Amino acid sequence: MSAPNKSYDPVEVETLKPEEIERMRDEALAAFAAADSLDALHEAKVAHTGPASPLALANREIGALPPQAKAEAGKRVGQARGAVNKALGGRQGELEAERDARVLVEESVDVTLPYDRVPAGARHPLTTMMERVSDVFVSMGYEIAEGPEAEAEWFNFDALNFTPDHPARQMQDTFFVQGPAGDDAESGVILRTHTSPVQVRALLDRELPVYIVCPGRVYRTDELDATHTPVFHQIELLAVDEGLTMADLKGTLDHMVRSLFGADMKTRLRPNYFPFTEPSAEMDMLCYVCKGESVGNPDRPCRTCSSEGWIELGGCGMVNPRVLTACGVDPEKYSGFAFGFGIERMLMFRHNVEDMRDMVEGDVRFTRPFGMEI
Ligand code: FA5
Repeated sequence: MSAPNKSYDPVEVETLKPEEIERMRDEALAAFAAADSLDALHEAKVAHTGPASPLALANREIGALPPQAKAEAGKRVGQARGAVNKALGGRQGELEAERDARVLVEESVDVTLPYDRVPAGARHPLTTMMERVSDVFVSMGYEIAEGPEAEAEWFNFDALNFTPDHPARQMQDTFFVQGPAGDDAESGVILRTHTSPVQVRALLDRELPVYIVCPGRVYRTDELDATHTPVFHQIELLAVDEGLTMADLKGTLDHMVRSLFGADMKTRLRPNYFPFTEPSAEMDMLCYVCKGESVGNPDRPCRTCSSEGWIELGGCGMVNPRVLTACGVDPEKYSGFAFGFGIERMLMFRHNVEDMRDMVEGDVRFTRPFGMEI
């Protein structure tokens, strides 16, 4: 600001000349009119009404005028600033109204649109099948037991009476994960080839008597084809108590197939061999479609059991006393039975699935007909 000066002539002060003030006002009005957004308007506001704007600087010059000139210059500058502020307010209002109208369109929500177009996911039929079977045993008082899928060879083979050179060890083609670590270590790590190692874990971990059911994923180096997959599911059952006999095993199997397939179902046992059960058996259930009536009856062929009348379910037997001993259980006092079967095969014959590959491909056209159990 210039110093007060008695001989000061406002007409000679460049910034206070009327045409200068008009030019400053018109420039501000033009800048506001040209601002096409609130941000641009804010910049124009700072430039034309802020403390460093031409009109603000001109206003400061008024203080340097002699008193008789102050009123006239003050009026001129004041009117210009008034017009600028009015134009600014008007343009601000216009741009805010435009923004509000745009937001209302861009952010509108159509509450009449259908809300459920994305189909809800559902559990896989294998999972529901596994839970359905497990529930049969849970309702009989069995507990669900689990074990690791990457399992110590000792649990999968040795403790189950598969000796190192036992042919059965090769029978189950195995994915080896890690060899025995160090010279002292007895056990490498494999992907479990069956759910039977959970029998050993349960006997080592739990108080007797033991009644467990173990659903789970298992692995074998089988090729994926219509009846095999390298990753499949089994359900294992183990009961160890005083006085259990083969009759308890048979009664339990019959109860399971009656619960799952109907009151007139039954099972039969055929001699077989597993290192961890003695005696061992293959378990079959009556064909739930033809109930055995297709056998020797060419007029009534059955695709489900190939007219054999029976469907193979899995393996079973009385727990081998050697397994009980390996788990610290006295075989003189306790006995037990066990069985295990494949869930994929059960799903195949229960629902007439012809190709196991359909179960692993994740195509909803396969899973949808099973319903949407969540
Ligand atoms: C066993 O795995 C024994 N642990 C079963 C057992 C348990 C016997 C307790 C005695 C006492 P096995 O190798 O037979 O047995 O397999 C059982 C079932 O797994 C078969 O009946 C079949 O349904 C299923 N299975 C075997 N390999 C495959 C495969 N590659 N794909 C799909 N299912 C399979």
